[in-house]
Amino acid sequence: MSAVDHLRSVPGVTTVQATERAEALRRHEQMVLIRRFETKIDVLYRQGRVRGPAHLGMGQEAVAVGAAAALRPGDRSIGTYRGHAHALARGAPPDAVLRELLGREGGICQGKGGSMHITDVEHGYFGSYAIIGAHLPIACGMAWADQFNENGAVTVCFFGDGTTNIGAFHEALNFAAVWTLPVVFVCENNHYMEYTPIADVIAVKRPAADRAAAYGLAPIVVDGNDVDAVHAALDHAVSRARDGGGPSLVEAETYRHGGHSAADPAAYRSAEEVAQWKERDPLILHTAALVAAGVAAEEVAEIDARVGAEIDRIAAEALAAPAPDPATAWTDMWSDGSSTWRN
Ligand SMILES: Cc1ncc(C[n+]2csc(CCOP(=O)(O)OP(=O)(O)O)c2C)c(N)n1
Ligand SMILES: [Mg+2]
Repeated sequence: MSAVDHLRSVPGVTTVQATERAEALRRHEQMVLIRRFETKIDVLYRQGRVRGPAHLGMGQEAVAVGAAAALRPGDRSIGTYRGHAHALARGAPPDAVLRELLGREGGICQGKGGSMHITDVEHGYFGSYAIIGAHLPIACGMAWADQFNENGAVTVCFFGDGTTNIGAFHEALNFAAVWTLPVVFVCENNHYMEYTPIADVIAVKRPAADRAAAYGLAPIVVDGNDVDAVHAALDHAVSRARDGGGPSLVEAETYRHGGHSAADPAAYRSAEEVAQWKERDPLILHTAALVAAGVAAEEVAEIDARVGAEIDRIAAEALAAPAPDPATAWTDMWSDGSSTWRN
C-alpha cells in the first residue's frame, strides 16, 4: 500500500482532508522521485556512464511539480536542457528517461536525444531544447494551434533567468500577448546563467517580472521552492489562459544545488550562498509542511526509502540492458517514423 493510500484509510479523516493529504503526499513523492533520479544521474555521470552532458536541477523540483499539478491531460509543457524534472512531473517513465541518458535500449527517444532533448509527447511534454530561447516561439505555435482548434488546452513553457536576455524571449512574449495565446511562461530564476550571476547582466532586479509590463502583463513572482505556492500561481495563470484571458509570465525564484552541468564544480559561488539556499531546500520545506499538517515523519521517510529503492532497481536494470540496435539509427527521425531526406 502506498503512503497515499494509507492516508486515505486513516480513520477520522474527512474525504476532503484525505484528498488534500493524498495530493500533498503525491506532490512530495514526485519531488522525491526527481531528486533521487537526478542524484543517481550525478553518480552515473561521475562513473562515466552517461552519454553526453547532463544538466541537473536538484533544488528546483518544486517548480516542475507545482506547475504540473496545475495541468490536466491534453495540456502541453516544454522546457530546456534542464528538463528531467519537467518530463518526470508530467508522468514520463523514469526508466525510459534514464535509459535515454545511458544510451541503452528502451530510451524514451530511442537514444537519439540524450539528456538535453528528452521528449514525451504521450504525456504532454513536448521536449527539452538546448538552444536558449528557441522553444519559446515553439510554445507560442502550440498555443496558437490549440487556440485555433478551440480545444481548451494550455501550454506551459519553462526557461531560465538568463533566457530573458535573448531576443526570442521578447518576440515570444509580444506575440503571445498580441494574440492572447493560452500559454504560461515560467522563468525558473536560479540566479545564474551558466557561470554568471544574472544580477551582473541585467538592468532590472527581476529578470522576468520586471519585464512583464513591456507586454502588458502583470509582474508575478513566486517562491519557487514552495511547491504549493508554485501550484497556486500556476493554477491561477493556467485557468486564466484556459478561459481566454491570454498569457502570463511567472517568475519562480529558486536555486540549483549543483553546477550548471554535472561537469561543473560551481566554484564561482560562495559556500555561504549555497548553504543558505540548501536550508530552503524544497524537500525540507515540504517535509516540514507535511509534518505540521499532521503527517507522521516516518510516513514521509518511508516515501524517500521506497522511491530511492525503486530508482536503484531501475538503474541496475538499465545498466544491464544492451545498447540500442544500430538499425534503429535510421528510424523515427520524422513523426511518421521514417528518416528519408525531404526538401
Ligand atoms: C542561443 C544560445 N546561446 C548560448 C548558449 C549557451 N548556454 C547554455 S546554457 C546558458 C545559460 C542559460 O541560463 P538560464 O537561462 O538562466 O538557464 P539555467 O541554465 O540557469 O537553467 C547558455 C548561455 C546556448 N545554449 N544557446
Ligand atoms: Mg539560470
